[in-house]
Amino acid sequence: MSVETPATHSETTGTAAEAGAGATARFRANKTIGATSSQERVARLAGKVIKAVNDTVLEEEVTYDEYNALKAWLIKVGEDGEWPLFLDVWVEHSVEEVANANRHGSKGTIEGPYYVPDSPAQKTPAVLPMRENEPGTPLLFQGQITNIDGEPLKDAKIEIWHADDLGFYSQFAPGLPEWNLRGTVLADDEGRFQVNTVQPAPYQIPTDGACGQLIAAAGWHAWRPAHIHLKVSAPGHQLVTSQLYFPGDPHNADDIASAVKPELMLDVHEREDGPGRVTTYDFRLDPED
Ligand code: MBD
Ligand code: FE
Repeated sequence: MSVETPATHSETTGTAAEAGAGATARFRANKTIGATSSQERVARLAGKVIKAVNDTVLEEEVTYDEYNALKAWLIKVGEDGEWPLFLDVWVEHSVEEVANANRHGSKGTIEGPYYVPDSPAQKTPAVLPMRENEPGTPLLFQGQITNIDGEPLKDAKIEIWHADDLGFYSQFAPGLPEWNLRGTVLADDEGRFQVNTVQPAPYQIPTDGACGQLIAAAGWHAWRPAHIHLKVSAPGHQLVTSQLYFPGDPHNADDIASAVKPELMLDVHEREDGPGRVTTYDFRLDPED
């Protein structure tokens, strides 16, 4: 598969370090490992990871040149602020699989590095904050939030964030309004919601940072299929973090972040009553434990 950079738009891309700095700052505030896990648990997990690395060195007969290249690369991941990106692309899908193994309601998937809490709230029917003449195909995203028995939930809400038509996220790429294509939509008393937005473009991992270097050195591709990120919640129910995807995207089958699931594929139609497209997706929320 050929990998093309949208070259005409590279001037708005910014650098990996710019995108990474924001993501890193947001995650620094999280709890330290020693505060969430017992000493025994920390020793077990750290021991397993260290053993896996040592086993790889011994099995593959890793050289000093390779070891030193790894050291330099790890330092660069931090300098570029790409630890959130690296972890969310190559590890988070397994954490999500473990965390959501017992859900009966709608499937979740990874959050990724670009969520920002407290986006501006609006009642349904909503229009996501966007620029005048925001590029891209208009998309009406609608559905209903129910419990796992299909009964409507009151006071449900849905946080949405996604890339623009060039694949850029506000607050992580320069030149975009702060809350562009980010919002919180309050559903009606039956859990129904309607959100007007534009269809996002596929997302390419920044090519100029440490993650891009690894991808190029390994001969991998750098793409995630186009997706809409969501957090859906209602009182008394478990919040689900998910993403929805568009049929026909060339990277639905080989997402670099391994976050696509068949249940998360949208059914998108041309609108008969206006410009653009419409898609309906319903969410079933598990009760709180
Ligand atoms: C994204 O937009 C994303 O959703 C993930 C998981 C990783 C990198 C960029
Ligand atoms: Fe994303």
